[in-house]
Amino acid sequence: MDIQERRQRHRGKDKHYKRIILVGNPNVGKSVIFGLLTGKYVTVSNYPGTTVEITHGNIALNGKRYLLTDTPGVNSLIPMSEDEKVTRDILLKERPSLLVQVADSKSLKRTLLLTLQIAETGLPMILDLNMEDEARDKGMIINIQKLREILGIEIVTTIAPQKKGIKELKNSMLMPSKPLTELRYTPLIEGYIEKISLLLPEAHLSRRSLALMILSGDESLREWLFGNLSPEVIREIEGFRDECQSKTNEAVSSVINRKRIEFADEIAKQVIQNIVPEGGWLFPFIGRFSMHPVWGIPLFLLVLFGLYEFVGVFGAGTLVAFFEKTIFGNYINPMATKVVNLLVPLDIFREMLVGQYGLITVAVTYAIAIIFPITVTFFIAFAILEDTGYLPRLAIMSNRVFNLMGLNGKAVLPMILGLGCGTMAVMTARILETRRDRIIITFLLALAIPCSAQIGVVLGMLSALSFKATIIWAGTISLTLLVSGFLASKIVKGERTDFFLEIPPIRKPDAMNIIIKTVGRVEWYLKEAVPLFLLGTFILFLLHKLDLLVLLEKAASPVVVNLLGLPAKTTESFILGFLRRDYGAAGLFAMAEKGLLTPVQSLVSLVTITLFIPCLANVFMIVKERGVKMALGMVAIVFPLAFLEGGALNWLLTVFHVRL
Ligand SMILES: Nc1nc2c(ncn2[C@@H]2O[C@H](COP(=O)(O)OP(=O)(O)OP(=O)(O)O)[C@@H](O)[C@H]2O)c(=O)[nH]1
Ligand SMILES: [Mg+2]
Repeated sequence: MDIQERRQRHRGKDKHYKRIILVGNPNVGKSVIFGLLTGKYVTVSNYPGTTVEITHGNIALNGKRYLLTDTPGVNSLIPMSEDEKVTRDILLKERPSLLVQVADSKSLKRTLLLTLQIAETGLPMILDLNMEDEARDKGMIINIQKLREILGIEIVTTIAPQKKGIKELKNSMLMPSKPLTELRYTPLIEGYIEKISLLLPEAHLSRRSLALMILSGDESLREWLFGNLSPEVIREIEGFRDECQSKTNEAVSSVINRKRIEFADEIAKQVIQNIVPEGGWLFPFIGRFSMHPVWGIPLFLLVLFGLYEFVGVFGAGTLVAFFEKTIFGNYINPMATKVVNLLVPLDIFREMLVGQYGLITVAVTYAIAIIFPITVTFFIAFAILEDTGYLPRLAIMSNRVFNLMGLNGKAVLPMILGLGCGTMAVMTARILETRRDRIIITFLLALAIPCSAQIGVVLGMLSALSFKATIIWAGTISLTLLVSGFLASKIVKGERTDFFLEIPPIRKPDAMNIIIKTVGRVEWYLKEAVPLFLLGTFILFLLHKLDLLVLLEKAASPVVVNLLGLPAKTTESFILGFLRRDYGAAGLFAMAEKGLLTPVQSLVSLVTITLFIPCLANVFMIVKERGVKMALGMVAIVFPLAFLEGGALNWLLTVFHVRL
């Protein structure tokens, strides 16, 4: 069965079941609830924008099977970014039998703002007020009975990580109803809602809600309109929209929003009861402390120091030494060599497996002994940071720096995530609101944000050099990031956007989530990276056997030897770097360990490989998200820039006789 056919069958199967869709504001616990209801794990983290794509899973209610969908968080049904559009479009294109709005009990107003919009669509819904524990900690409880009466829908409360209320949630999913409340806008707007509604086609969403989206100036709806209406009718509709706008001084979208906010405020006032806060002071204190313009900095340095100690010293130092020298050096490689020599007949095959460029002695050793311990430690540290809620605070802290570059702090989030995995981060750029921001961030990710495996290897090499070398490396990379970000923001056209990022509270990370995430990521990493490691080593082996490696090293020597001042053999690491930057870095690591690189050479090669084009998977992701032209353009800039900067650094270090 080919993929197409399988997809069709799968789709056919999906159609069979009624659909239930989880929607809600970002970072309210949708993915945790999805996991509890379907038994299928999707990534859960404590920052808005974790989910950028939809995931489906099966759920049984009263013996009947349904298809449950987890969606990216939205603040409104009018999408501001690509991930929000995914959610709105699924409501537009699918006919769900039920919408479950998952909400953060602490921010009832924000919740109701979305509830009102969902209510307008006329789809059957229920409301799940999640995070009840945190609302109590803050000193608030919600009068559910009263809220139920006002909205006319089933409402449940849950505390997802403790599995509290999940059974009730499942029960209430059998009782979907259409909300009672219908918010009336100004007579002018109501008049145009009516006029536009008459022209709209039959859809899953009510005409009223679609008319409101159009009046609010929702451009993302055009594609759908063009699929369903003739251009003349669309022109007529847009004519009404512009006419409505011309009759009022204020933006129509603001008038609509204000009405909704007032209404949500009024409901919230009626149902929120204040109690004595039950929460402690420690987490809120750390939360504020970590964003303080002055005190936030020592905390940030402390976090970096922790990362350096855990990943650089413990992971790349202690663990790598143990794996590489003891396990592989003393046992696996000698044993593999013996077995291969005994069993494999031809010399060339023996060399291919356990020789100088052997698949076992080089590829597997690099992957398992050097990169594996480093990625495991980094992924653990990163998952902890993700789940505490520190990352969005870092975004706030660095907002000022990024403003200098013409970017807003929201853009920091994909960049920080890029420290985990650049490929995933390119996808997270979807949370950014403009094409301009997405292009700039994708470029900066490709150029100056090293990913986890690479940082680990780099930290390992730097910790063997000196603190001064670490500072020079970090300084060069940060300067490159700043200058290229500044230039890119001048060159790439488009509007600047305002900074708006919902800050979650500091939470205690859940050990199980950290383990599941780390195992998942390491597994994914090994699956993706090891075949490329094998391929890269095999290419080197072939080049070596065909005597082409020496030729290549000669051809590259004006750059590698003259410009960068490195031994010709370093070319091999750069060849590996084409497949994966981290593998290239691992090659350098091995060379440095053998004493083949002086401190200056180590530093120059590290800066070059850090700025080097990202791994193959990342380039493919850039092609997928931004298109071939943009990807090629980025590679064409990044590649020479990496070598030029490496060359400049080599020159400076040599001319000024810098001792490392
Ligand atoms: N204290 C508390 N934390 C919760 C609760 N529900 C979820 N969380 C935490 O909230 C964070 C966000 O959870 P997710 O499931 O990733 O949220 P989401 O709505 O899928 O977020 P996006 O995909 O970014 O829109 C995680 O750190 C969860 O552990 C709850 O009821 N109480
Ligand atoms: Mg999610």
